Amino acid sequence: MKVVIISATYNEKGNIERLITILEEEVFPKIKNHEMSILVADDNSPDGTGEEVRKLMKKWKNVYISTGSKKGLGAAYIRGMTYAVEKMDAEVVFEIDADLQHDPLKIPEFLKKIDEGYDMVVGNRYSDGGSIPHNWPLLRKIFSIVANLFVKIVFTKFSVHDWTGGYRAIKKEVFLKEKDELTNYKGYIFQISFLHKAIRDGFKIAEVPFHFSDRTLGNSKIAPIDYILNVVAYVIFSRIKELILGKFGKFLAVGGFGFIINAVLYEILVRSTMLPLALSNLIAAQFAIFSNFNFNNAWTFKDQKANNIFSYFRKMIGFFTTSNTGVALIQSGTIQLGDMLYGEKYYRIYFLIGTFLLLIWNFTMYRKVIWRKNKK
Ligand SMILES: Nc1nc2c(ncn2[C@@H]2O[C@H](COP(=O)(O)OP(=O)(O)OP(=O)(O)O)[C@@H](O)[C@H]2O)c(=O)[nH]1
Ligand SMILES: [Mg+2]
Repeated sequence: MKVVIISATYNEKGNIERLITILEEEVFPKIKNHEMSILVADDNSPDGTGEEVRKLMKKWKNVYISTGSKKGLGAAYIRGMTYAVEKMDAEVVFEIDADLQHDPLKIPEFLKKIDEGYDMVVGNRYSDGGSIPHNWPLLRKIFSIVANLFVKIVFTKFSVHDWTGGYRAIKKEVFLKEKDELTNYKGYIFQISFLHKAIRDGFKIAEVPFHFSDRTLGNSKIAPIDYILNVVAYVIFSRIKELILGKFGKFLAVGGFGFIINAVLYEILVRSTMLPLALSNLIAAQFAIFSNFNFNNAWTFKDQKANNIFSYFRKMIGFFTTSNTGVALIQSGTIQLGDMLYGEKYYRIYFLIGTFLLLIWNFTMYRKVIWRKNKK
């Protein structure tokens, strides 16, 4: 395959020379089954990185440069990847930092994963032998680990360990699919958003553990406060969007409709029969549960919906059981607990808290039990 190793650079004159030399002399000779080239995506660095690359292009014919104005790391990579795919016929592109924090000798391991059929391979500093610099100040270590953990928790995606790193191999198809959406993420947030969208679209991701060494030459380009704000905003915003547009949003819409059925029937039963209040609500709730089941089955969880009469009834019985368990134990339980602790006065607050907990219970049960995905 045609593989292009792309390094985005801004003022990396000394580093880029070292990186290109290692790639040409130590890494590429070991790779027999791929055609290797280098592309430097430089943003007209004032220190003369571009001129340095042009000098090296005379020595090695597989070295290229793409220059542009400085719009951030992500913008430079998008420009570079576009160039690699359109002008160099790249089938696989790499991202690698110019400052040698990403050990270039690991490239064959990334390629092995690509050969095994993975679409995107990410360098992993956080598990399976990967590591961050031992000499980093404690605060920087904590920041690095916490930032990653934060992303994993909010996205509830624990299978990928390193979300923020920039040592990756990416198949052309992944880049072309995500390119248009990625243009909104020009800075370092590019790394998280790229991986996030690739996972969302079902691309196969592999990891290669590596030791992230400390920068020895030149200056860091990352602005930590800016970066933290971008990460928090991106991760939280896109997660909320995902939930609202995804299953959780549908689940809420279905539940909202069920709530109306419940409330209206409750009102009718209370006004027109002599039944006790609790029993009226219990009866009304069964109709709501029936509606919820059918809409969730046909819409929210349609990928896992019941496909024959037996599984329909089995799922419905499960649904009624978990829904009524939730109503009886969690929702009513919260109300009961509140009543015992703080008295009847705040009965609406207990109801709201109980209902909120019930929502989480129901959604989790529906997703993990009733309409759980069958493991392939
Ligand atoms: N073209 C381009 N490259 C950039 C830009 N910002 C950062 N880079 C490059 O992206 C790579 C990673 O940047 P670094 O400053 O090393 O970020 P870091 O590794 O998180 O920080 P350190 O550990 O301090 O090195 C380097 O090769 C930089 O030159 C940019 O705006 N444009
Ligand atoms: Mg660096």
